[in-house]
Amino acid sequence: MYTLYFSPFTCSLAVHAALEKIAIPYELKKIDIYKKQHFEPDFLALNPNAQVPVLQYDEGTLTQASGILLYLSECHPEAKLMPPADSADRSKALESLFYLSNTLHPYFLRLFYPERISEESPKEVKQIGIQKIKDTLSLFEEKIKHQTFIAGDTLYSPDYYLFAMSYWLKFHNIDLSEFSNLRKYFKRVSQQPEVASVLQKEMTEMAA
Ligand SMILES: N[C@@H](CCC(=O)N[C@@H](CS)C(=O)NCC(=O)O)C(=O)O
Repeated sequence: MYTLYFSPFTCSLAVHAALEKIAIPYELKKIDIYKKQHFEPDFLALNPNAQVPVLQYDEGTLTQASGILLYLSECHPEAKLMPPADSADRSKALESLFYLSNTLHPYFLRLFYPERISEESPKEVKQIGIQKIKDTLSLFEEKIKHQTFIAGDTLYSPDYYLFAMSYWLKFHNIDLSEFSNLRKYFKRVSQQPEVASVLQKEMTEMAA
């Protein structure tokens, strides 16, 4: 049995969508990062980095969104969370997954926590972050012009990850009007049954 420690509409949404796609029972434990619950001792014992997502499984505990997504794809090949190892799309999906986790996600962390980069000039840190995010979105805008999803014409885990981050754009008033392909793409992802179901659950959890 999996237990996902999540905070609504954060990067844990990507793992939540993957669990929903696997379609086996799982438990959700809400850690509200806006209420600083990720700094409480019980959660720190699970993840000393004080961040969601955390996945608990029979043999242990796993952190890092991209690592969890890969782990789940290996344990549940039937869910097709990643392209098969011998396919051309596999390398593209891996490239995107790592790019999202080591490049785009940290740009967003500049917007949420600029003081972690510089206590003296948080405004400048945010401004640079916004520009970097726009530059990165331009790359995805171009990529998605010729294909339905990030790694080709099938949806895989990196799509869940990029989709989760799309919610943060509104939060920081980053306008998608110049990215028409991405707008359509985010709509497409939101309409996948597992994503629609997770959005509903996270909305309910957020209001609780
Ligand atoms: N490297 C981690 C980053 C996780 C992360 O940044 N989680 C955010 C939510 S999207 C969080 O828990 N933020 C609270 C904080 O950093 O204080 C991963 O890839 O899972």
